[in-house]
Parts: sequence; C-alpha cells; structure tokens
Amino acid sequence: MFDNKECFKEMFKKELVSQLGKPISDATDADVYNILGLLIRERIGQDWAETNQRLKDNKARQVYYFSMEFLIGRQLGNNLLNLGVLELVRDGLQELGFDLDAAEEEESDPGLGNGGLGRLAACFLDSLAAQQLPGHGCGIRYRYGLFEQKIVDGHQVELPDYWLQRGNVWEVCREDKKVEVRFGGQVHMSERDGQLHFELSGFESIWAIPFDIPVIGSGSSHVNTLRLWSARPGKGSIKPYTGYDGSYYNYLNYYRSVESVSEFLYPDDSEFEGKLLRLKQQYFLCSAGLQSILRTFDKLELPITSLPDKAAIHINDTHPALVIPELMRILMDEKHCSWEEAWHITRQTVSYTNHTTLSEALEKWPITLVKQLLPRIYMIIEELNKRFCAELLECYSGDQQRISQLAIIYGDQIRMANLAIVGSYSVNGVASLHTEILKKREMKAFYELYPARFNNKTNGISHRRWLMHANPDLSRLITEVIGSRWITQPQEMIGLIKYAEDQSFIERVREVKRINKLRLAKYVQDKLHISIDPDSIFDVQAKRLHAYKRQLLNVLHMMHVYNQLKDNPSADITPRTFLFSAKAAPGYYLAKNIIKLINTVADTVNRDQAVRDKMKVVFLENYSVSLAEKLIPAADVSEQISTAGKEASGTGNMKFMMNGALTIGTLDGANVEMYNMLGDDNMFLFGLRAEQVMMYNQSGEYSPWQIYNVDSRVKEVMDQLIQPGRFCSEGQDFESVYQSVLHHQDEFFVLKDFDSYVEAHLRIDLAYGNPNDWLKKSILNIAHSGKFSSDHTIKQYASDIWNIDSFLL
Ligand code: GPQ
Repeated sequence: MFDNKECFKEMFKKELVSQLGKPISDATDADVYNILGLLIRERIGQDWAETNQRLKDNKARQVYYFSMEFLIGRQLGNNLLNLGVLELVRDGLQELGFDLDAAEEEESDPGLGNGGLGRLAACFLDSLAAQQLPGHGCGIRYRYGLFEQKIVDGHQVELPDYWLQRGNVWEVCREDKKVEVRFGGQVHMSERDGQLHFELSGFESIWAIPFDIPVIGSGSSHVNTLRLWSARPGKGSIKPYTGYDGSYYNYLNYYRSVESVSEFLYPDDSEFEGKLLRLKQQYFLCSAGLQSILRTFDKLELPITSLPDKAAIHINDTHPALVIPELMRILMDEKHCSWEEAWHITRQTVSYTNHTTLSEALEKWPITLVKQLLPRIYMIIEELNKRFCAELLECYSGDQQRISQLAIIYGDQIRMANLAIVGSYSVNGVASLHTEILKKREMKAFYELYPARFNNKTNGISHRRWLMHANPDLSRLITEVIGSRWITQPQEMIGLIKYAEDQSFIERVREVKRINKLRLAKYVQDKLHISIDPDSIFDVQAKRLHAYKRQLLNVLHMMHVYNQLKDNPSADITPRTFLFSAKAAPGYYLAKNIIKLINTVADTVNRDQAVRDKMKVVFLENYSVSLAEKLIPAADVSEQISTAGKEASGTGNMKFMMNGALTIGTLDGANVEMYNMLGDDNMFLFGLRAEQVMMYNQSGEYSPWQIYNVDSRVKEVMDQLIQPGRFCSEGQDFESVYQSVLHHQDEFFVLKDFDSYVEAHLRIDLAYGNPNDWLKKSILNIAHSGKFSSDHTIKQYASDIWNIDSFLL
C-alpha cells in the first residue's frame, strides 16, 4: 500500500470515487484531505493493532503521559512524513492535479493546549513513537479548543474554536472502553474483618468515553495511542442523576452540565484559575485514565503489587496530580490494599514534571471545593497530609516553619505541588537553570528532604515537525550535505559545523531562508495587506502574551527606533520587520492592553511613508501550531527576552534556532544551554542575570523611576504611552501599561534591561550588515540545535525516570 507513486494514485482515485461518489475532477481540497486521512488510517490500522498486541504479549512497563493539554497540531503532513511517503504523495497528487499544501490547509488545527506545556506533550508523543517506546498520551477531548483570536480595531477578540465541525478522521471512538467517573456524594465507613471499608453513595455518575488517536512512529511500524476522554451522561447501568425529579427540562439541564466537563479548554496559561469545573476536568482525566490503565493491568492477572513494573504514570505539571489520591483510592477501596501497600505502589508509579516557578501558576485548591466534589479523595489527601506531617515532626521536631512549608494542606488550601512531590518518585525541572532554581529556592525544603528525587530534563522539540515538516527545503539541503543520518540521530546535525564557511553551502542556506521569507511575505500581504521587504531583518516574537515574557520591552524598543527615524530620517539602520504573534488569556487585562499597543504602534509605523523602507510592524492574529510552522522558518531573529529566572525553559527558542534564526535573549531557561554551545559570537545576549533579578527583588533597591529620570530614550517612550501624539490619540492611551512599569515597581525589570536590549539590537544590525558572517552564525545555530531534539530528551526520560525499554532492535 502506498509503496510507490503509481500504486498510491490508483488507490487514491478508487477511494475518492467510492467514498464520495463523484468523479475525481470534482474533488475539492477538503475532499483530498479527507481521502488522504482515510487512506492513512487504513494503512496503519494493522500496525496499530499489532503494536497493541506486541505490548500485551511483551508485558513490559509502559508509560502513560497524563496531561490536561496536547497541542498536537495538524496531523496529515506529519503522519505522511512519519510514514515516509510525504514526497511520494505530494508528487502523486500533483500528477492528479491536486496540491498537497492546499489539502493540508483544510485540516483544522486542534488547539487542545495553551502553549509550551501542551506542545511539549505533543513533541514527546512523537518522539516516544519514533523510538518505538511504549508510551501513550492520556488527555481530554475538549469540544472547543483554545479560542480563535481575531484582531478588531487593534483589540483581541475571542471566538469559540469548534475544531470538530467537520469531523475528525484521526480519531476512533472506543465506546466499548468507557468508564464511570463519580462526583459528589457521601462517604460511608464501615468495619469488616477488622478492616475499614469506604463506600460512596448519592454520587453523580458520568461516563468517560475514550477517543483514540494513533501516534505514528517515524520510519517504523510502531504506533502508540493518544487517548482523549469525552464526558457523557450516565445511562443504563449507571444510576441517573440523584436530583432527577422527573422533569424533562431538568434532565436536559443535567445532560448539559455533564457534557460541560469536556466542553472547553481553560484558556489560562501559567496561571491558576480555581474554578470548580476545572477541578472536575482534572479529576475526570485522572479517574478515567487510571481506570483504563488498571483494566489493562487486570488482564495480566498479576498481583497488584506488580503494578509499578507494568505502568509508569507521568504527570505534566500538577494539573493531573489527583492521580495520586485517585490511585490510592482504587488500590484501597477496590483492590483491597492496606494504606501502606497502596502508598508503596503509588510512590513507585507516579513521576512529576514542574514547568514553572511563577507563584500565580501554583495550583492551590480550597479544601471546601475538593471536599464537596470529591469527598473520598479529600479524605485520602487529609490522611496523607497527616501521616506526612507526623514523619516531618520526627525529623524536624521544633522546626515548625519548615514543616508548614512542606505540608500538603496549609490553611484552607491543598498545595498540589506538595502533593505531587510527596506522591511521586521523581521530580524534574525542564532546563538546567530552572531545576537549579527549584532545588535552591522554590522547592529547597523538599530538595533537602528528598535530594535523590530531583533531576533535570531539558525540554526538546520534534525535529520532524519543526524542521522536516515546517522547513522541507532546509531539511533537504542538510541531507545533501551531511547525509540522512541526522534524521534518526539529530545530534549528527553538528556535522554542519564543517560547512559553516563553505561558500556554496552558505549561498544555498541564504536561498532557502529567502524563499521562506518570500512565502511569509506573501502570507502577510494576503492576510493583512501589508507589504514587507524580504531583504529586511525578520525579527520575530511569537508566544503567549505574558508580562514576564516582556513583549513590552520589544514594543518600547520599536517605539524608540521609530522615534530615532523621525528625529533623523536618514539614519543608517538595517531595514527591519518586527513580527509578533500572541494570544492573551481573555481575562488578562494588561496582556490585552499590550496587544492593543503593538497594533497601535504597527498602525502608526506602517502608515508613515517616510519610514516605509526602514521599518514595518506586523501582528499576526491567531497564533497556533500551523501558523508557527509558517512563521518560524522565515525568521532571522528570535526574541527570547523573558526576565531572567522566569521562563522555565522555553521551546520556541529551540524551534527558531533549528530553523537558523539568531537569538536575542536573556540568560533564562534553555537560552542558557543554547548560549553555552553558541557563545557570544552566535547569540545576542543582554540583560540582568537570574541572580541579579533575585538580588534586586530581595533588596527592593531597584527603582524604575530612576531610569525614567536619567535615560531620555526611556522617558520619551514611556510618556508616549499616555500622551496624545505619535501613538496615542485623544482618549486612547495605555495607562495600565504605563502603570505596570512605573507605579507597580516594574516587576519584570523592563526599564532596567532597556539599555542593554537596545545595545544588543545594535549588535544585530551590525552583524546583519555582513551577510556571509550572519549566515555562518545561522548555520552554527542549526548545527547545534540537534541537542534540542525531543528524541534526546525522551531517551533521558525513558532511561532515568521511566525505566522503559524500546522495541527497537
Ligand atoms: N508552561 Cl506552568 C506553559 O506553557 N503553561 C503552563 O501552565 C506552565 C508552564 C511552559 C513554560 O512557561 C515554558 O517555559 C516551558 O518551556 C513549557 O511550559 C514546557 O516545559
């Protein structure tokens, strides 16, 4: 099947006619997309079944990656790539008169994640399958993904993202594997044979229906599973809603409330929103996922104590931390383990990744909420906390302060990070700086208690999606020069170093970048009717909008560059196109105000004919995986400018680097590791270091006013935020932005780093002025980027944390 082009063409024609009942000449791009989806599913069905059989027979440990987000992106292109038939299909379709790119554009991009955390989960699934590791995703099938962003008069407007509108060819509903999840009710305790028994009554019961998506291993027949759960009201064997009073309308309301559990993804990134429905979602995922794992385990007919030999459960941040008490519940109440047995099993099964040190992101659920929604789970957490605190009292008697720092329950809240650390055998950070900060600062007391539990796993990205699929021309060129081993061994890209000064290679890298820039320029022209110069520097900041990521620093710099051009129209600057793409959480007022500011500056600059050859500003709406795939390959400069110590890792930084952009960045997250490989020659570093930020925070010595008063550039741009003139019209200002810097102590050190940022941009201008040298730096960035392939990261998770073996021979 698909073995060669002719065979593919025949199959495609046959499938199209039999599925759609129309002549091939009438097929639309959407038809082509659907038919390709069906053909791929047919092709991998056998492999999927065989992989599952192999996993069953082999009885080896499998890993289940629990995450509230899987930002998987469009599947068609990547599946074709992983099956090794992308080019064959592209050519075959072309001969039939169709365009694969156009068909790919017909697929909706499932926004089942907010940003880095969800996309990391998707890259990990790709790498697990590529290495034939037994590892599956466990998540929620949200009916609405992350909102669709529109920019109206410069403001962000959110629209619902109904991604399932045209169905989803990639999923298979496994109705037969549904499980029951229970909420609310009362716990009854009884004693039998000297043992305590707990039973729930009066609960609300809903079905969790699994939808499976195949995760195709690149270059092999290994197919893992991403299982996403959907909520449905209980019927048949399940007791109906206890509050049911016979009224049809009440029943309908009840239906709606059950379905709301998997209705939408919460759009907050790195911010805790303590909503009851979100807690319901978290428990729904944990309970359904665990029941499904235990069902598989039960078929092995082994003693329950060997669960950890067969299953590793990884939690992506604390969002699925309820797996810990839920596993305890199942082990004790259903498998009749003692507390000690259950605890031993749980602690050998669960591992945890922390993704942030921002205090506003820490999950702390009010006791009252958990007690009411999950009474039995609350009992278990309370008991766990009691036992844990008793242990602490033994080793730290008298050190009340330390004990209260470590306690799982504090005041009227449950600290999910504390629960996750206590209940798992491994805790990792996502970049070396981040892990050090966890050990030395945020989780110091835990690190002192359990030093062996802490480890680092620097994030990575799938080079298949982010290089081979997003930038096929560059991939081909790399293969031509160093051969194709890098495809399975991405670290081999280091071999490109030898060609960094090879003039003919440099020319070809230049050509590839130019084509990508032209393609993006066309996209910008079509979407926004702004013409941008492909010879200008494409300077890109694309990521969630957050104060700590400091899009504001970038804007203030742009305003300053524009001011300079107005003062001196003949100033000798390298032409720049500043590109932004970012979504703000709907309730994040400051972030939305910054989006408006970017669009306002864009308006002023782009309308000014006097600067048209020197500067443009573009805001691309609706940042998503598919937009990132267009944007990143065209970037010359990658903006990674978070306040040092705030960005746990970043993964966009790696994607840009792999596509040959040079980074302007702070020593934060994984930028530190990039810098260690690249040095000052190949990266534009600026700004405070993490220790300096910490020092200023402790001493309270930093005053943004002082900088405002002495740096006239800073004073000018800050005043422009609130005074009518170049950027503000009467009645339209950026007071909240201004205040966040000058009246709220500039928490993210925007003004403090301004001078150093401006200076780094001058270095960029200078470097870009020497094209060969720039391209050499670009090639060295690409060469070193193999280290950031998620294949490498996943190998470390597999060996150091999960202890799972590959099926690779
Ligand atoms: N991250 Cl806690 C998110 O994308 N969402 C979150 O809710 C949290 C973290 C990011 C983090 O900000 C980035 O620095 C990381 O690179 C990314 O997770 C993956 O680890």
